[in-house]
Amino acid sequence: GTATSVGESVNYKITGIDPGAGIMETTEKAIEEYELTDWDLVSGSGAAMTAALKKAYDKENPIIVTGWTPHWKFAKYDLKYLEDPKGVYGGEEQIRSIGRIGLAEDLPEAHQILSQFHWTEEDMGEVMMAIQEGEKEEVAAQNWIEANEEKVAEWTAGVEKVDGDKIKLAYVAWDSEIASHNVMKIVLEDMGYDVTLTQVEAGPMWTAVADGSADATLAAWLPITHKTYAEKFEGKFEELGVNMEGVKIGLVVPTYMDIDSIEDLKE
Ligand code: PBE
Repeated sequence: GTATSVGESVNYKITGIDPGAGIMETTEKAIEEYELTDWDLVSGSGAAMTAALKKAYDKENPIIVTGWTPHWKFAKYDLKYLEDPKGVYGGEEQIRSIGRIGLAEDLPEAHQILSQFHWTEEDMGEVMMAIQEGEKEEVAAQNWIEANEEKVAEWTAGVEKVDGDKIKLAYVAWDSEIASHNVMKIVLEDMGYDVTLTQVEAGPMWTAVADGSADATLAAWLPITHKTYAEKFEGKFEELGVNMEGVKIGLVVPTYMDIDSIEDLKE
């Protein structure tokens, strides 16, 4: 190879996010399967990861991050996924909505709305970009809803308004989930609900739905990303359906880096 290996150029560091994220566990597995023995996955947060990416990108320095789509970083920077010939990160992932056991009986209208919720990467991207450009989360969500009344009407089709029933949604501070939960909060409020959004880590989010302390989350990434959580809590939650198709997780680098595959990290 070249004078400096990729590993040396980034101190054998992969810039990760919050420790409970599915992509962290998957990346530890990738490090094992690709035998990247000298490498470390450094944990942090979604915000710290994008800050590190920006800092490196502005100087054209090498960096390897745990990445996922949809995410505004792909609109803002020229990035690529590293090929994953061993398929550790799976193929096409889905974002699914899950609810606590008993939700259908206790909050049937919300159960129906959450089950009918489905949008696209572009839809979510509009909300994410607006927030990234400095718009308040709830304002970005409200603006998107006003511009997409027909879509929202599909989610609430056949549902009667309620009178101040309380509902609690749990989510993690990933940019994708900040967007979806802020949109759903307003949709449910417009249907008469008193909505609480609780921001937690991934483990507590799954636990909250499983033990009933949260009513639902829109943030179940499956079949791979949250596999361990879904297996751990099997039978203790209800799948409410896929809210987005064709999403993805993996290792992401700026396109100016001269590598294409996770295999290239071994050199
Ligand atoms: N993510 C975004 C999450 C799911 C949504 C890919 C960072 C995770 O890894 O658990």
